Amino acid sequence: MSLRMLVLAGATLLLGACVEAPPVEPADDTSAQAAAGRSVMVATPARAAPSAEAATPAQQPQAAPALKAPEQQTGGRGYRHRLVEADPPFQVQPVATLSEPWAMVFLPDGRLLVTQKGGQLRLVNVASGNIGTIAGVPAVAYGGQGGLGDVILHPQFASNRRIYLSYIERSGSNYGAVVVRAQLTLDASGGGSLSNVERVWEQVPKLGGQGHFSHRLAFDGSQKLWITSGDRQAFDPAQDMTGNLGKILRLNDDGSVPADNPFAAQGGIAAQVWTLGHRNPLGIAFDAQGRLWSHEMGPAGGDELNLILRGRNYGWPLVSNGNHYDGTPIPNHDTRPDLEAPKAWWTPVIAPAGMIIYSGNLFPTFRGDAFIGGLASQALVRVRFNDTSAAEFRRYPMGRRIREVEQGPDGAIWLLEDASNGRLLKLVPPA
Ligand SMILES: [Ca+2]
Ligand SMILES: [Ca+2]
Repeated sequence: MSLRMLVLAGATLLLGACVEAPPVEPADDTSAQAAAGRSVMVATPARAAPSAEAATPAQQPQAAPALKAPEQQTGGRGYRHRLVEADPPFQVQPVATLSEPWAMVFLPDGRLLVTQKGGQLRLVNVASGNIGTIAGVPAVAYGGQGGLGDVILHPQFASNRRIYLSYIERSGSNYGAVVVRAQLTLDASGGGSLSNVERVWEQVPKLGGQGHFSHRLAFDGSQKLWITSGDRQAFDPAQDMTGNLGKILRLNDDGSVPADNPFAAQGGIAAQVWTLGHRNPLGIAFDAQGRLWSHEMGPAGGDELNLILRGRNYGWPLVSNGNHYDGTPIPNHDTRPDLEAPKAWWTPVIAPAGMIIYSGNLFPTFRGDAFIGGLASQALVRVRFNDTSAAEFRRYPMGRRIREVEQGPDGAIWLLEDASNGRLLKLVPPA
């Protein structure tokens, strides 16, 4: 993207507060401007809302939805300005290289469990860079977007040694995510093994194709297990309560359904559901107030960061701030106030993957901000909250697809690159 285009795009956004934005060329590669070594303020005015967001439902035409222009900008009602920083407030230390790493979690001893999409669970000694193997991982269906997925620890891991894994299994020509728990035993040579592997959840129904599994995991402070389940690129299942695709689920740690779930009275699969109407949620995290946030990939435009509220419908595929890939328009979120709108959204997309809400001491100014990995955007995206409002605050170009973000025990930020030789990166304050 040229400097001239950047200026044009910035000017367009400023004008967008009062007039319909004229077409400009798509700004689809934000990383390029940083690669060129420039710091560019993309937009500044705190009250300047993009026109699509400012319109009330009453002002919005109720006829066929308009095709949203590709240059429509990132939205949100929190801090408005977005700065691409060529000189980030951290230095990057490569620690190890793994094969298609997908997710990671720190053990209490400071070592790191890392999943590899091909089906291997690795144990990384972050001090030495030594990489060991954890045996006993179930066979996974590797291919497309599928394979071994997330790994998290049980809140009482120190006493019960339980970890949770998500991965894809195949049944005939169909696929679906499953979640298992297992006990981890470490050996003296830098590796270990799993035992007592128990299935706690699976996607229903299994479908053909190998996309939009999501299968990100988190525990809350009440020992409830949270699972993101994508729409499997099938759209309508996200609104169908007879299945758990396109939903965020809340379960007890053994996979049973809590009696106080919002749809528990419906029984069956619906009882698992906390929220519906999701597309491909690949990041989930609790903030310091205990609020749950999840991002999800939009179609052509319309990546979202959502505040996850009990029993709500997040709109997919009825509404989106993006369009279908074939150009078919999708009504904007603001045409359906009954459906929960994203707190922040991105067009062009960032392709979000992995997320933390920072709570460490190593970067005091980061506290309370979300850090989201960017695949297509090849960046670390920093979101600042203002109570329950949110908006992109800074974008740090990384030059590679970022799959996973984790906070280390000392407050360093750790990233996994999405690549056949993906690096484990440690971010620390500049020397
Ligand atoms: Ca993680
Ligand atoms: Ca949505």
